[in-house]
Amino acid sequence: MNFEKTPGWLDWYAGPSRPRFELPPGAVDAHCHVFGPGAEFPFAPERKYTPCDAGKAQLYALRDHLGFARNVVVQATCHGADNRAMVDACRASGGRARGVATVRRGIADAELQALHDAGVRGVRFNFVRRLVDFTPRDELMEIAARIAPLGWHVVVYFEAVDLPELWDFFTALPTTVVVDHMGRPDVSLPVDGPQFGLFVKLMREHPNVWSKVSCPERLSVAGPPALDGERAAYRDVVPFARRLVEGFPDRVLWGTDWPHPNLKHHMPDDGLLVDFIPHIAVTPELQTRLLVTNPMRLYWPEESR
Ligand code: 0GY
Repeated sequence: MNFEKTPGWLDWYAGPSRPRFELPPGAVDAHCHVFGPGAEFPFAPERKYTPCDAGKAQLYALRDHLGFARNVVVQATCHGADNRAMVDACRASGGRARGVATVRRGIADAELQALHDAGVRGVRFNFVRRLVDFTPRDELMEIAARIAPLGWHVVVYFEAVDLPELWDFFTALPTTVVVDHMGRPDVSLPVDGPQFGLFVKLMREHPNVWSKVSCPERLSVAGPPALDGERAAYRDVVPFARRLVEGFPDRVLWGTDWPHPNLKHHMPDDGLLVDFIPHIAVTPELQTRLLVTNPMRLYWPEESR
């Protein structure tokens, strides 16, 4: 099937630079996606955008170019609850990728087991209104109860302004809860202010809550690196990410978010994104936890000490 990209869609950055920051051995890109290719894995009828094709071959070429050892492939909303592209990517990785799926109420036990066998270790609940239609909370809670016995976790994606309303639901979840992109704070607000303070409180009071300190390119108001080659871009995001990396060093993850869906003005060079890491995890110890120890504990517990 042929799909036409959403008008204005930005394709991923071709020819990313090689990072100056050397990733620790065994580093995991714990948030990335595959899109199609649409001819092989059609996009879902209920999708809110149609992306470019971005398949597993390109993802794994990027992994090798940047110096990552493994990936966590997160189901993107353009594929709805059809997990075939993500599962195919996991299966093709030779055990070097895990997956996070989207499932609907009523999924059969055998289907959950097949996802597990392919490498899926979590489900994603998305609350970002521009990306998904509303799903009743009782349906999500039912899914959480079904996946908990498999040892899976729940990944949640939401905007910071919606956290007060989602608080009771999140804190009732029976599994580890991994928050995408720090709960999308408004980084023009103070890091010590009430909005980010509520997110920090969620992590402080609930030791089952983890955060991806990812997506500076999405959260930054200050913007990308200057054209003169300044590599420490997205400076306004740094205090937010550092607060979490230093406050909760055993519950943070990092990912590229390749192929960067729905960016409107700027597509990041993934090499520069990797160079952002030492600004938010400033010691080798913190970097190893963020990039190796934590994702291994969550996604490859059988291999982690
Ligand atoms: C991300 C961010 C976005 C999209 C999705 O599944 C998705 O469609 O997650 C977004 O548009 O902010 O993490 O990929």
